[in-house]
Amino acid sequence: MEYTINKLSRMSGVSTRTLRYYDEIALLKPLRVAESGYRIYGQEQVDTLQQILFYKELDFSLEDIKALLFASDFDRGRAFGEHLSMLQNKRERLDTLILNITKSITAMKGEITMSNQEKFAGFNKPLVTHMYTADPSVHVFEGKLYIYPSHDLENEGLDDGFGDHFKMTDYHVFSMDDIGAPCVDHGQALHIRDVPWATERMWDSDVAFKNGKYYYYFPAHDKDGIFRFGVAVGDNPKGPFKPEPDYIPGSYSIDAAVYTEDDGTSYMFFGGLWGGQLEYWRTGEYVPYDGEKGRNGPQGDEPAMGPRYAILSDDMLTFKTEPKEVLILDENGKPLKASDTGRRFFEAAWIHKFNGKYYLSYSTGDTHNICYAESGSLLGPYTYKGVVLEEVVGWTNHHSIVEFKGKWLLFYHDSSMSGGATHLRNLKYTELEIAPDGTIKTVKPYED
Ligand code: FUB
Repeated sequence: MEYTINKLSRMSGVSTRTLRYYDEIALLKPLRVAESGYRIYGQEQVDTLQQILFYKELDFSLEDIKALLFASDFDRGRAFGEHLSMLQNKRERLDTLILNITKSITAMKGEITMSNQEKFAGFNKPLVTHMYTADPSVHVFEGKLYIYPSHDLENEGLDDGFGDHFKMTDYHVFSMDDIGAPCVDHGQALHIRDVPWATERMWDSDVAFKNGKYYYYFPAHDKDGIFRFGVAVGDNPKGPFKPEPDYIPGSYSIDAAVYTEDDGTSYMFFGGLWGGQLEYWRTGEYVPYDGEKGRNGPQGDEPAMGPRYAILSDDMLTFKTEPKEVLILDENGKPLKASDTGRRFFEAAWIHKFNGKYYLSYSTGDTHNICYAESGSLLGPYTYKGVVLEEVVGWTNHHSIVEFKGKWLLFYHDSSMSGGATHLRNLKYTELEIAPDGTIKTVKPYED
């Protein structure tokens, strides 16, 4: 079936002027141009136009649509799946806003009372809505906020506690010029096909700056299904990043967080239980385990496993030291126990410094909080202090804390956009209240 530009315009509701513009910017080229000079479109162009309209409906810019449609891994079926869940989410948000307005009108007439929380229902919008994003690592580079998240994808993997449903294959970089400014997608910065050693699961990454270069640290399964960290190098914070051919020797587990001291030394903190495989390295050697998740880790009164750290080499491409454990102590100076699942480390380590002290924050995984601990020394031991962020929609909780323009910000994710699917998450952020002594006011994500 072929259509002239006029016919396609009538069928799709897109003006001929717009179709000509799409041709000019090479977003939608016609199949051919007839002798009469009319543009003629075939089935492929019709299907592409439908995709363009879905993306436009979801507020994607033409530039972003073009980048997506022409990406070598573009998959029409997957794109339809993503459109569907994003549209369903949009509908749910509109329903919530309509309900909010209806209630506000009734409340204005004095017929009902409305709480302040209810007045904001539907406004707690994700930071990025055109794709699923999670595990934000955020830094201030070149005077802007740069966000390095995981890119969640629809897939058939099992939600089995081993992370088989987190089959991510690439990273996008985002930035915000200011608090409240739009979150700009700078496109794909790194793809797994360019990483010779990696096979799947590009999970939580982080980026560090040194000597004029940006270093992107990311975990992925190697060919034996073992989590390792790779590093990719870029000339600017947006990427693209060129991966090193092999993983960092001696690296293991997940969730990179790089902290650079005032003397220029960079430390990578990492580790995660269950699917993150940290228990497999309990002895210092890789000892895989087929049984129930977490069973080869410490149990009961045994000290819980802490995150690991390694000092990065001066060229930032390898570990200068072997990974060591960071201790987290309770209020009596005793290591947190494995059974203390409400407070012990699970994954998502992050470091920030406030008024001369260091703060290690992390997820408690199966009890779903982001907690924090304090120390006078970067490498610990840290003493448990409290909860930064309570449970969010979805199983995982993951965050970063950054100071920007005199404010402290908490970036995190939840699964609200996908209606609660653990592996389809979206970024959010909020201001963090920190008292002069470093105490963090707990964020209750769905309340005032
Ligand atoms: O994104 C995959 C995993 O989910 C991360 O590595 C964990 O921290 C959890 O957020």
